[in-house]
Amino acid sequence: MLPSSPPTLNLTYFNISGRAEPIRLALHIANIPFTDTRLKAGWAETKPKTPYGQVPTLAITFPDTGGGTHTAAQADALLRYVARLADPVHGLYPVEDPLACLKIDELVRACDDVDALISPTMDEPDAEKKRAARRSLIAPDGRLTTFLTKVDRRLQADGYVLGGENPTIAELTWHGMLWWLKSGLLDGVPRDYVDGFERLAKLHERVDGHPKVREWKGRHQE
Ligand SMILES: N[C@@H](CCC(=O)N[C@@H](CS)C(=O)NCC(=O)O)C(=O)O
Repeated sequence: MLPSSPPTLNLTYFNISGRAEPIRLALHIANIPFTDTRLKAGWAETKPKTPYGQVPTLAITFPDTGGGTHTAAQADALLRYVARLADPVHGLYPVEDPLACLKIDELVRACDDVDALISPTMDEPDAEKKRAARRSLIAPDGRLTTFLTKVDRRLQADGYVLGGENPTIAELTWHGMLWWLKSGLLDGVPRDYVDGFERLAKLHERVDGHPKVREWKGRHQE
């Protein structure tokens, strides 16, 4: 039986945007109250208590069921869950339209592929090798450039960018990734790299200019 009262939510992540930011933004856009727990210390203690030794996690408590809490993980799954909790009027995820959801899910997964290209460079301890690996990714024929060119083309296809008043979860996910690529935090990736991808650059600009996103970012400068 489905619980009748909405669950209380506690999202835990580090005090950065990272994988939690699309989830935080989705909750904020949909006016869903949540506790935004940002770990500043004590990760070693918390890690073994999480399902995969990773964050983000979402602790979900249904008041109706006597206060039992389920802690879920995996950023994309959490994002989809909060989008399903949201009133459809917010346009985050068109649950009534399987094909529209498929297109959105496809784009979310494509963003994970970008993450998989960049992640190995995060683990490289040598600063010069790290920069060289990233320069190779972003070269005109580099794997990241090639992939982003395909994503940019895909955004032209019907239903991939809905262009509604609010961003979809795919647009929120890509906004997070593009923010990272543009941030200058990735040594070796120039801040203007994303400008070479017309539709992705527009997507970032559009989501970044959304009043609720601006409001949230104004409160949580990184
Ligand atoms: N597939 C997971 C990956 C989560 C992940 O890699 N989280 C990182 C932070 S972005 C983490 O918890 N790192 C700390 C650690 O592994 O000890 C997801 O999408 O949520």
